[in-house]
Amino acid sequence: MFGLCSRRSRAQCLSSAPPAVEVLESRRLLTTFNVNIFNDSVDANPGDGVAEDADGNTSLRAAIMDANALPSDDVVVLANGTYVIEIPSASGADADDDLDIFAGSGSLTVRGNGPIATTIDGRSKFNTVFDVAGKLRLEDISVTGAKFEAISSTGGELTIVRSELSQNGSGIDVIDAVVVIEDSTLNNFRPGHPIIDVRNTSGAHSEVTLINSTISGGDIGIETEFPNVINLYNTTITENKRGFRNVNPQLGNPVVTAQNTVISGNDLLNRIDGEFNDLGGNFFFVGRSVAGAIAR
Ligand SMILES: [Ca+2]
Ligand SMILES: [Ca+2]
Ligand SMILES: [Ca+2]
Repeated sequence: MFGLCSRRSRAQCLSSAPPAVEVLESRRLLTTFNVNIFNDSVDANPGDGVAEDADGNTSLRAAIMDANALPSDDVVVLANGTYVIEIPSASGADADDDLDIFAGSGSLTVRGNGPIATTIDGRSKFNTVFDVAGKLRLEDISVTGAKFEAISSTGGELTIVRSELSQNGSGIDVIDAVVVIEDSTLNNFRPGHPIIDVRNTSGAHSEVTLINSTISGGDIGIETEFPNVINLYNTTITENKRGFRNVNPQLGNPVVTAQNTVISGNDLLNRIDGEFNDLGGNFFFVGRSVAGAIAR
């Protein structure tokens, strides 16, 4: 309230300002957890605002567990090094296996020092590294070592900035979710899966936006099924078996918008059915085009 009062007369301030308790109730406090060990461990008391395991250390998982239990928007800060995920599956929740990001607990930002300096490694033990039902933002980080997709986002909001997904089974499963990938690289995947697999189950659509990013080294760069929204800006999809695939047109077609984007240098022709908004500067190599999509 000090800021409001400092810009008004004291009389105005006293008459117009809401009671302080209302402001405090509506404010989302931000909690920051600084991770100080590379090993995997569980939080001793989720929701107490202290992300410490039984030994008093703050692991990545302990920080996420406490963030999940707090309604606030939270930030987890990682240093240089490799943070491993290796507690075997038991309960299926955030205390073991992959790192679950719960819905309804505010947003979570996990921040490293760049994808070369900071890595989260699933060590090929689990299907995924992150399982996102809530809101997750990854910044300046590398995610590796998932048997299947590095990140599964079901009904969540996922943002990836200045980061890299590499050496996973695949990249991201998007189901009824909103995903934004900016200044990032997704590469080096195992055969058999799309790097970004966009679907929906409920009649709602998923939306995926890539900005200044690269997808390469996989079976399929982006595969979409049902009427999803795909936005591509200054993005390159290359050196995959297939760059873009609309897998099941009878179930609906996507709306694709692209600008300054290259889908080329993939082994097989790409398939872009449905509505295509060409904002210019694109180079696509497509096998079939409808509704104004270009074929070159
Ligand atoms: Ca705790
Ligand atoms: Ca939270
Ligand atoms: Ca888990």
